[in-house]
Amino acid sequence: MVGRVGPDSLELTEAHRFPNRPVRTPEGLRWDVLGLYAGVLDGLRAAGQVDSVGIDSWAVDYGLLDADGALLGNPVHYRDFRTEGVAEKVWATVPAEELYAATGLQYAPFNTLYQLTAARHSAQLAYAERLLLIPDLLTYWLTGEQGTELTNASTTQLVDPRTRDWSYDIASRLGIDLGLFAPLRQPGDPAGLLRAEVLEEIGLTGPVPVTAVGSHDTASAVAAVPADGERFAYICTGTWSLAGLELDAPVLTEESRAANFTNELGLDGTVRYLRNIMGLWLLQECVRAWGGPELGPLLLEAGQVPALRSVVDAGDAAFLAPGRMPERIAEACRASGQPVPVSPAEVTRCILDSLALAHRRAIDEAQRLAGHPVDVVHVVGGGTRNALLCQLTADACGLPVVAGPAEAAALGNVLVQARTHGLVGDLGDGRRLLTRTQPLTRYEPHGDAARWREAEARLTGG
Ligand code: LRH
Repeated sequence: MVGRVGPDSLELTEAHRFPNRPVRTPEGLRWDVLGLYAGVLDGLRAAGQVDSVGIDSWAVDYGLLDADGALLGNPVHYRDFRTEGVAEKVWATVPAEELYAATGLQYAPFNTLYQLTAARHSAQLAYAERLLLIPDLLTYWLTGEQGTELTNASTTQLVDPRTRDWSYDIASRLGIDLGLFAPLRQPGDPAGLLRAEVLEEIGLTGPVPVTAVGSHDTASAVAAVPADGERFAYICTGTWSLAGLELDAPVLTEESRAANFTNELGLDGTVRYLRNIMGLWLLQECVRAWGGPELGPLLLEAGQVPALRSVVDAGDAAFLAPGRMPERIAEACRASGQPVPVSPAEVTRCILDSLALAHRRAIDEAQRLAGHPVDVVHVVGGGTRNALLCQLTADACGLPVVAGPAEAAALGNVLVQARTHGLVGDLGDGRRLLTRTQPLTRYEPHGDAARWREAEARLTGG
């Protein structure tokens, strides 16, 4: 994505798009990270001469380098099964309560801490001298310089959200060598210059600086929420739905842990207090199982299916792994004594109702647990293109939804670079620029709140 930033303009254009296909090898699910790097180079070539580059990606995953700086194997996908049953082993050393009080991270089997514990006796880890999170790895290949960007580091579960530094005590008790990580970088810090070989390969003239942005895609997306003031909730919708609040301090209470809220680190001292919800992954996996029908007609049909007939818990990690998604959704409906959705339109409706319900639960509970009331829900990311999901979310939350921008992560990435280069001011200035320049759609809440309460009770037994 190429961003162009002026005093009163912010434009984004797509230079190149390439798929990110996980690969199933005999050892498990892996990322084709060299393919991704090749895609990045193609993208830079297509972008033409630029003044600055920044990289963000999904969180938690990493590549290991040996003493020569060479990549040791393909990075493991966070949906791989290797973390099954690992959490219990970790909690035997550091109880879950203590882990939450120290790191503020919600339990997710794929947090880097559990992945490293799962890999403890692997040959790769034994040979590893360096661990780079995915955006830091791509940045390293572009610049030759290593660092660990803070917003993404906070998803490892090895960072203390109060000090915004490593959690040395937790790492040492779990036998995790923090020396594997390169020094921390703040979003906005310089991350080197494109290497001469890279410039030659993509046909650009140097120097081209690379900036550490909020390299966790969700950090960048939240930076691009076009909010005014503090009384807003956000939902970053895409493969995941990340629903919650922006706070200036973490919430580390036992009640918050029990509700599975996370405290990830954002720009400028902010905390992303949110819950991971399975998101449109549920639908993407069904669409894959159905042989790739077109989304437009499917959503229109789903809009005609009676609302809230069956709902599943879209926060349930049982839906994490790929495969058999329509069957798994049907099984969850059957097990909770609800009508079983059969046609693709019925299953789609069940998914969208369930997502809206999960959005409602996350936003209600986040407000209560953080003591931070909101008046509006900002929906950003790919899901903003799904009008039915946006409307259902407004209805479920009983709050207006402002949808857009769809490419929030790319815009947040660009804004941090623009700030480093002196083109925009703080987070608030960036957000005002977004509000003035990006198309946004407003959805007012309709319908009967009691129906959502009843559907919620079906899941909570309340
Ligand atoms: C979204 C995301 C999310 C993480 C998950 C692994 O892309 O970064 O914030 O929890 O991927």
